[in-house]
Formats: sequence, structure tokens, C-alpha cells
Amino acid sequence: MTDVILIGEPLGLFTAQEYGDLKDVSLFKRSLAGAEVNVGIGLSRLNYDIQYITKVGDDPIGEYIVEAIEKENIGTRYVSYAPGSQTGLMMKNKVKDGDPKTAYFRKHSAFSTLSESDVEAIDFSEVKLIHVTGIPPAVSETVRTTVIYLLKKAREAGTFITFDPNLRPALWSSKEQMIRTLNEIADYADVVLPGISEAEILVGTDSVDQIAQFYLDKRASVVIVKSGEEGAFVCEKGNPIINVKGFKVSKVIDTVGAGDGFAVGVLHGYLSGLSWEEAAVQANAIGSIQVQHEGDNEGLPTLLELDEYVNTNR
Ligand code: KDG
Repeated sequence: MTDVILIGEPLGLFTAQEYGDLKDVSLFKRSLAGAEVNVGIGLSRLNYDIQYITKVGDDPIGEYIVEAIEKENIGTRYVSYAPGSQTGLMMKNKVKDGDPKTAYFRKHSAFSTLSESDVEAIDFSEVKLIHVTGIPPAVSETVRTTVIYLLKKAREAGTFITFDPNLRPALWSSKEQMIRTLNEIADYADVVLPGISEAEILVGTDSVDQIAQFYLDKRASVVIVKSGEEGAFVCEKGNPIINVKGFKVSKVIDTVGAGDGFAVGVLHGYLSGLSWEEAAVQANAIGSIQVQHEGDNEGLPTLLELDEYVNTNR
């Protein structure tokens, strides 16, 4: 049985090793990025059985990515190749504080060709949970259709569905299309994990109450709103909203990947039978660990490291 299946575009990440504009930096470190692969790595380190649906190019970055995923014990049964298309890349600058700037090189990438025929063999009766984010449907019309196809199959099989909107406005042709598509995807989800500023765009309000109601009126039974330093708001159908405070961090190194760490904690909570409130504690913990590391996924903890961190810092 697969615990979690994820669909996403892995990217070769080039992180600047010097401060300054990306155009001025000459020294970069190569690693692996991609919101969903970050979540997959986090869950695999917590000993869950993971499969990753993706498509890479027949090129050195594609080869590097597949090897990196295998090293993280992520299943590659649904990894396919698109000969003639390239694997996507991303650059990220080094900042003293705030969010780093990123640049994408992913138009017409191998992943953008991922179609229904690449995923039709997946048997969802063998999958406990599918985690989807708002990035793949932004990549191309083909991937958008594939994501909806997967969600329908998952729904029919009774597989639990978690959704992190992960807004990437730069990848969409219009804001309206982004909002419409992501709210359509949310219709399938059991759990929705919006950031408060994302929800402001998707729902049109920063009121946690109204954001929660919007998604709970769809099919979700739980909405967890991420609110940076305020921590998270756990909104469960029929229960009062609970604010779960975040962990204090003395030095933020890099904010990218914090939301993915948060999702790891929520999914870990669900899969290990914790309450949603306790799942949010785990989520805040992993999110706070992530901001203390430069890479997108290097800091993701093992079970032992996570338990130690929570016990020491809570
Ligand atoms: O969540 C971290 C991601 O932003 C990063 O890994 C790259 O998935 C990515 C994307 O498409 O922006």
C-alpha cells in the first residue's frame, strides 16, 4: 500500500552562493526543488511509503533528479521521460532577510507534457492519500487536465485528498484563471491548506472565519490557514477554530520550502492518527526547521529529529 502519492514538477535548483542580483552572481550550488517533491522527501524521511508522479527530460538534470529521488527512497514507478523536452530549472538568490527572488526556466518543460496516458495505470485503491498543489495545474493545459483526471480517480476510489494552493502567479496566464482553477481543485479536497495571503486572493478576504467557511462549504472537512508568525488556524467542520502558535526562530536563512514543510507535518499528523491541532504543531515545527536551512528540502527532519525538536522547542 502506498501512503502518499504526489504529482509535481521537480526542478534543478541553482542557489546563489553570494549576495546580489541573480544576473551578478557567478557562484551557484545545484540541488533539487519542487514543492511536491519537497513534501515527498519530508514524508519519506518520516518513514512513509511515497510514490511521485512526474516527467523529466532525457538530460543530466533529469538524471540527477531521478537519482536524488531514489536516494530519498521515493518510489519512481510513475516517473516517465519526455525525450526531446528539457527538465525545468530554477535560480534563487541569497538574501540577508525576506523572501529570495527566483527565476524559472521551465516553459515547455518535460513535465508540461505529462498527460492522462502517463498516469492511467495508477490504482488508487492502493493509495491512502494524494497530495496536490496549485503548481502543476499552472504549468500547462495538459497537466491541468491530468490533475483533474487524477483527482476524479482518487475521489472514486475514496483516497483522501489534501490540497495546498501554492500560488505561483508568474506561471498562470491570468489571475482569474488561477483563482477559478484552484477553487475548482479545492472542490475535490478533504483538507485545504491555504496561506492567509493566498486565501485573500482566492477567497477575497483575510478573515480566517470566512476563508474556512468558503472551503468547508465545499467538500473539505478541515481547513488549516497558515499565518506566518501567528502560526496556524485549524478549522474543523463543526468545531471552534483553534490558533496553534508557531515555533520561535532566532535566524531565518531562507523562507522557500517552509509551506512544504508545513504540509509534511499536516500529512504526518493525519497518517499517524493525531488530532488536527497536534498535526498543526508538527506542521509548524517542520515549517520552522525549513526556514533555518538554505535548501528547499535539506533540513527536512527524520522522525527522531522531529520529536527532539518539538520536545525541546514547544
Ligand atoms: O515550495 C518551494 C517551491 O517554490 C520550489 O521548490 C519550487 O515548486 C517550486 C515552484 O514551482 O515554484
